[in-house]
Amino acid sequence: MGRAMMVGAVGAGKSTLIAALKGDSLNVRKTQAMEFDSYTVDTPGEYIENPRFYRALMATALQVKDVLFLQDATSERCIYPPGIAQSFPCSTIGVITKIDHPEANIEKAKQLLKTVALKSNDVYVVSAINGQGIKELKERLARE
Ligand SMILES: Nc1nc2c(ncn2[C@@H]2O[C@H](COP(=O)(O)OP(=O)(O)OP(=O)(O)O)[C@@H](O)[C@H]2O)c(=O)[nH]1
Ligand SMILES: [Mg+2]
Repeated sequence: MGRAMMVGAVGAGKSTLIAALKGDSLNVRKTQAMEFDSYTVDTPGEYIENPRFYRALMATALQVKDVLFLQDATSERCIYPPGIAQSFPCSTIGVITKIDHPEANIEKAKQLLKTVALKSNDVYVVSAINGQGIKELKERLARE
C-alpha cells in the first residue's frame, strides 16, 4: 500500500481518520506539524487554510500515492481554493467525514467538495466513530 496524505480544514477529522484506518485509539491531539508514518502523512489544517503552505503540501505529495481531500459533513464552509486537486502530482480522492453526526449533510458536503476538482470523481463517505465507509476507503487505498 502506497502512502496516503490527509488534507483538509482544521478539525475536519484528518488525524481521527488516520487512527480509524489503523485501528488505533481515536483520541487524537491537534496536529502541529506534518507527521509521517509508513502509510500516511497527516497535515495540520492550517496548511491548506493558508496559501503560504501550499508549496510544502505539493512537495510532500511527491512522496505519496494518494492525496485525500477531506470535507466535514457538519461544516458549512469549504476552505479549498478552486481546482486545487489538479495541482497535486498524484491520485486525488475526496472524503466526506463525520457522517454519523446528527447534523451531517452529505449532499451539501459533496457540493462543497466539488471546488477541489478531483482528477476523477472518487469520493468516499465515512465515519471514524462508527466505522461506516472505512473498509471501502481502505480497499481503495490498497489499490495500485
Ligand atoms: N462525530 C464525529 N466526530 C469526528 C469524526 N472524526 C473526527 N471527529 C471529531 O472532530 C474533531 C477534530 O478531529 P481531528 O481528527 O483532530 O481533526 P484534524 O482534521 O486532524 O484537525 P487539525 O489537526 O487541527 O488539522 C475531534 O473532536 C474528533 O473527535 C467522525 O467521524 N464523527
Ligand atoms: Mg490533526
